[in-house]
Amino acid sequence: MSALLLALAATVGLYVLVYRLCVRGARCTSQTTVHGKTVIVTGGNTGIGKTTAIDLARRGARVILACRSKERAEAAVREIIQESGNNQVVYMQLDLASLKSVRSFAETFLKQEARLDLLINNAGVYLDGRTEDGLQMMFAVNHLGHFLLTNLLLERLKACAPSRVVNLSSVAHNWGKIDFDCLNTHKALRIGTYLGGVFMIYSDSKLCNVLFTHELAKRLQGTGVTCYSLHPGSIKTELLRNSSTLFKVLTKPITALFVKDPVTGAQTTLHCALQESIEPLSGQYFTNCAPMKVKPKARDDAVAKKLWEVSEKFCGLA
Ligand SMILES: NC(=O)c1ccc[n+]([C@@H]2O[C@H](COP(=O)([O-])OP(=O)(O)OC[C@H]3O[C@@H](n4cnc5c(N)ncnc54)[C@H](OP(=O)(O)O)[C@@H]3O)[C@@H](O)[C@H]2O)c1
Ligand SMILES: *[C@@H]1O[C@H](CO)[C@@H](O)[C@H](O)[C@H]1NC(C)=O
Ligand SMILES: *[C@H]1O[C@H](CO)[C@@H](O)[C@H](O)[C@H]1NC(C)=O
Repeated sequence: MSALLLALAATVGLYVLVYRLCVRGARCTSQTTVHGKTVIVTGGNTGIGKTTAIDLARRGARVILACRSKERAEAAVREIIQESGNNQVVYMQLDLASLKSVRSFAETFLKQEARLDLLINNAGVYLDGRTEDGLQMMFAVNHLGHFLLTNLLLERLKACAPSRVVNLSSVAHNWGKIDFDCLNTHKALRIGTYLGGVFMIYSDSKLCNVLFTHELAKRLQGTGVTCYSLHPGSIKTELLRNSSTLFKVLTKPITALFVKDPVTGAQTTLHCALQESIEPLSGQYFTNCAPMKVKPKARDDAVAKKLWEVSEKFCGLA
């Protein structure tokens, strides 16, 4: 009996320890305010994007919610204004699954807004399928749409320097790979339906985010614009809404024990957006509000450059 109690106590103790060390998550401690500054948060209507937008609005920013659904975004705008007491929150239509929509968003934004100080590339999907442009959905939304968006807004970011680009990646990038042959032939990161396939494509798209930030940092040297990629933690959001039932059942026990809330999920984004004097770390990957070294494949100069060029071609920028 006492051995059983001991084992139970040890288990609980271990859980508390692991939770404290790895799960609870660091907090953004920056006191920076952003009055007079303009911020874009893509996918700011729910999950991590919404809690990020609320925090930035509280700090005084003019917040542009770049979202695909008018109803969902307008409901979020009302909520963010109420939570933050700042009425400088506006919705602008952006569907990252459409290159045409990205171009028209950028055009409207550049015409209507005077500044851009922070671009938070937050939107993401976990869903297989194709876009209207014939591209694989996760490649298009998680990577290419943001690639085009960032490029179309770069001049404005430079004009408002010091400014920052923050890219939401994921720990999943560790399992990703970039298959250029597959991209060229199929406009997809990998094809075929097999168990775990969707997760692998998601991972590939998140590896693209890390590589892009790496390449962009180089291209932006000396401009006063810096960029960061990050893993927000394992956060309870709507991200897995379109995953398979099997995947949901398998991940349930893990999420029940270890998953954090969206406010915690916004902390590393806020750190990258606001923390003073992290400019020398431009191009790096952050987690738990601190930089973290990535595997060689996620800082491979040649692959990052090639992905940049392939992406330019897909967007018609080259
Ligand atoms: N949650 C986690 O544990 C976790 C872990 C690692 C990385 N991340 C990353 O964190 C970021 C935020 O995800 P989340 O967990 O907060 O997920 P979420 O709750 O599903 O929010 C995703 C947001 O992206 C938007 N979005 C999706 N497709 C879009 C499109 N085509 N055009 C414009 N917006 C689009 C969604 O809009 P709708 O509401 O209209 O669908 C929503 O606002 C993602 O990049 C994700 O990969 C999350
Ligand atoms: C994804 O899930 C949402 C919410 O459950 C649903 O409304 C939407 O139709 C799904 N999309 C696809 C393409 O399955
Ligand atoms: C993030 O990285 C660069 C800019 O830092 C951008 O071109 C790329 O498309 C972005 N990707 C996402 C999805 O965040």
